[in-house]
Amino acid sequence: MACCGRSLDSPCTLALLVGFQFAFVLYFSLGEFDYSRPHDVYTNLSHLGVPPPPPRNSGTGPPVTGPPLRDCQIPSPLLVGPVSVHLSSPLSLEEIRQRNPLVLPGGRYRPPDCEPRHHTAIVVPYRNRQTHLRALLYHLHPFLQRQQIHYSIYIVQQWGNGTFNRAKLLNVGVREALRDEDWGCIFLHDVDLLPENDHNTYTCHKQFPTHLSVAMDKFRYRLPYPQYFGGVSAVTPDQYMKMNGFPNHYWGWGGEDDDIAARVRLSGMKIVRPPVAIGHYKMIKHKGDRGNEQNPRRFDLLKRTRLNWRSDGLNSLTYDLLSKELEPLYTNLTVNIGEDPRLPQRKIPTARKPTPPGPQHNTSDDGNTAKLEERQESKRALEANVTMAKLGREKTDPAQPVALNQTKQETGVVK
Ligand code: UD2
Ligand code: MN
Repeated sequence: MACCGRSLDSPCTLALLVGFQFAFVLYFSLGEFDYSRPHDVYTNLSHLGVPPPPPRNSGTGPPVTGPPLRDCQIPSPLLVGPVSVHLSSPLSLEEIRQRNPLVLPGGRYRPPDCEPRHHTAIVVPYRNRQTHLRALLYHLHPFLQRQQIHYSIYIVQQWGNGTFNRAKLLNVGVREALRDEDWGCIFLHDVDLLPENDHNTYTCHKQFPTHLSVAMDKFRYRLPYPQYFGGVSAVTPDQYMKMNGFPNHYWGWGGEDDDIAARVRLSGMKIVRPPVAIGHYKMIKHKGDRGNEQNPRRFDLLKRTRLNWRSDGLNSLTYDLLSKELEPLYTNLTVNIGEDPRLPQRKIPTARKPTPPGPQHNTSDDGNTAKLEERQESKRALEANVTMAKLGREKTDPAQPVALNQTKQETGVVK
């Protein structure tokens, strides 16, 4: 300071101004969070309120109900920012349940001492990832309880050994979750992604679909390409209907997330995102799964999204719900979604025989011995980017909203 004269354009004052500007840019590009000193993900859980005691009933007249709960504060006073992520050897389901005593069967939670402002269903497409599932449940339950939202976790498990179909499982999860409750927001969540900052609230934007996993360790905490929509995203039921849900025809790995991103745009919406400083996630490292090999048709399918999105999606969804179980930490939906029509037909299940996700089905994700090719993420990102850029040059079609009750041919749904 002492070196500066009074004149605003003196070299010293200019140097100071540039210095301030640099500090300002640095502050906001690094963000206000210190990820080098994360909190334990169970921090503040003991502060979760207990409900006020019910008022005494005098004995005559109608039962007395207590005063209405106050609205939960926004943001939740329990948030701590960066939280540590444990990627290896998660606790058993029973141990996780004991650490989350306020979570109800089906993986449901509602703040006991305030009226939640948000109602969110978390839908996880799933098969044979038991270790990842336990890591997710261990991490997500305390994370969400601190946000003071009303939520439930749905695991949508593909029955059988046929080719995996992530987007169709998501469609099933959304439909089944909405049968349970009038959720205001639906999260589409990979089983192997763990959020690192609890300011990344699991709520929806009123107008537009949200992409939450904007900064993942596997992409060096950057968005791999502008239209990227994979990992963790969220829609309101209205947004979901407007885009006719998700495609049903992507069997195997890849492309479906880019199709969903294209639907957002084709239905006249855009993608919104939290700041990079908040949208941090860690992905549990894994190899490709048997039955989820790269889908060789993905680029051909992506070229036709513009033509197909209105006829393939929520309004053409067919499946057979084999079982629905309220497990202590999640709702388990086991579903027969059919087979990739390009493959020879396998035996279709005749009885409703659940195959709950449990140690008997899996085992070790890391022990997956299938010698599948390692992922080439940058190549995939580049390829998808090219496809998205092509799609971006096409004319946008305003969407006609699709009504939920247009869904047809649903068979054997247990409810
Ligand atoms: C990327 C995207 C993912 C999706 C996928 C392409 C990220 C972080 N995620 O994931 O959103 O677009 O590419 O399809 O970039 N799953 C099972 N069992 C299986 C196979 C898959 O449970 O046998 C589920 C599970 O929830 C998993 C998700 O499907 O997290 C995506 O599959 P992945 O993790 O094998 O693919 P990945 O990491 O390349
Ligand atoms: Mn993954």
